[in-house]
Amino acid sequence: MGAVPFELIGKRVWVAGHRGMVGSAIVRRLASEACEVIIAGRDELDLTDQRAVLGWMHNQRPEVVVLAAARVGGILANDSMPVEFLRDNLLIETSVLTGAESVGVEKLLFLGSSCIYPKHAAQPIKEEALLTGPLEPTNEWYAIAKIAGIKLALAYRRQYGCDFISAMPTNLYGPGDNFDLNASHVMPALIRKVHEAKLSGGEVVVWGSGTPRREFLYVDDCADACVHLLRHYSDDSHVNVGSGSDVSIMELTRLVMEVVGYNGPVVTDPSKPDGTPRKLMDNGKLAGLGWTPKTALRDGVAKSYAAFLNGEGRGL
Ligand code: GFB
Repeated sequence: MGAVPFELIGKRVWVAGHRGMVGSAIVRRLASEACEVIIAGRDELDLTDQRAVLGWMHNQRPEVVVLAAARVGGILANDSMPVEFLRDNLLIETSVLTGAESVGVEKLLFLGSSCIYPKHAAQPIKEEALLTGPLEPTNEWYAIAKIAGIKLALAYRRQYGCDFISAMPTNLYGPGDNFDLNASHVMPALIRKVHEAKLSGGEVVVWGSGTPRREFLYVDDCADACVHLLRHYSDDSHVNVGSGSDVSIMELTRLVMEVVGYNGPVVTDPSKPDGTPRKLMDNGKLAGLGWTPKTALRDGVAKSYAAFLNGEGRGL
């Protein structure tokens, strides 16, 4: 274990991926930490370009790094763009972690995803379930890249003594989400679909069977957990970041319909994949570190719908 709590006051903190839903929430959260947040625009720095990342980091000299940049997407995007999801994420991780070691970053937080766990992992999923069984095929490209990222962070810890830690958030949602139906996750997709069905009086189409269960965490809660981990955690194991409960996709659909105020017909589209049947994480490790989520699912959906109506988000 390194020195805890780690002090963020006065530190130069690079949030890589600051324009994404998670990165922007982390920037919002860091505003109350008296640190100096540094960012790099996409036109300024290509994170898949290792030389460019090294050069930029040597100039900027971040002391803390949060790696929230990744090629992300929902079940369909994952399944149809395996090269981007595997290659780009491997390149980003390699560039940023290598650069962080090279410039002597004091602390780095790597963000993964709950899809790193085996498809049929025992529920709720503990951190130790990693690499104990086959992955869900619809997201194995992304999962393998994220598992490699966890291992690279751990390798830097072991071999060079770097204080690199990893967090595995569950399915996240909130302001700034991607509403492009071909690339989005289920929450923004349902918000958009239910809203549009309300306007047209049409039916709401739910992909797959509606029976898979998912755990959802509001993105500002995730950002708060990330800051908590930066300050209070320094150890080998990655840490699950979840809400502690899950719902079926059909239950989620009904909840979104209540929030949006639409009670029309709902149909399923069995031609679309279900993915993992269930992925509820065990959050005991994070709770033991003194952090618990604050936003109830209904409140988070209401805030996300308000942000959607306000035009916040991509793919609109
Ligand atoms: O959120 P989602 O795309 O990703 O889908 P995963 C979750 C569930 O919602 C699946 C169903 O069972 C989908 O079939 N679903 C129903 C929908 N309607 C829709 C819809 O309109 N759009 C979408 N997208 N889904 C992702 C991984 O898996 O989880 C990523 O692909 C990442 O790698 C992310 O890890 C957290 O939860 O199945």
